[in-house]
Amino acid sequence: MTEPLVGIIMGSKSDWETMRHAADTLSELGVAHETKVVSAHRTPKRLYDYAHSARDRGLKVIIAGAGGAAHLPGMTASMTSLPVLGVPVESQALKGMDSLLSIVQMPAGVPVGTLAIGKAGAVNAGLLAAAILANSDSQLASRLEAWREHQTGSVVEAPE
Ligand code: RP5
Repeated sequence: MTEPLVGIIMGSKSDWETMRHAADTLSELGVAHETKVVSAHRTPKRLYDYAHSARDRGLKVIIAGAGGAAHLPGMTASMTSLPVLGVPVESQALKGMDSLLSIVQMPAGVPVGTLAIGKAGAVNAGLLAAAILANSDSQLASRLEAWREHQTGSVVEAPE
């Protein structure tokens, strides 16, 4: 069994509809990953243990998705020096603007690479995690190039 290189965490099971797109993208690219529900507010000890053990367990990148008062990516980044990519999940009340601003406005010194709200952000988090790993994995770099070429080839010339 291949050990996961990317950890996908989310604040609630309800975030899975969004975060599954990060997992699907990594699967398409053949990147081993794991998925877990880790809430900054409801399961702080789980978050502490996850972030502190991540590097030793062999993870190279963490993708963290959360909505509303979305502290998960920032708190994760505070406890590990692994690259943390944040995905703002679209909230009902504020359509994800709350999630976006909570994740993107990190103080200097604790970076979170923040993606777009919702599905686009989750897909791009998967692609960005793969691109980071591809710097030291030429086979993955080729698969990523092929993925991009396939995308380019699938764009129609005219709308109808
Ligand atoms: C956040 O609260 C989660 O990331 C989720 O986006 C939001 C709502 O969670 P649930 O009430 O659906 O569990 O912590």
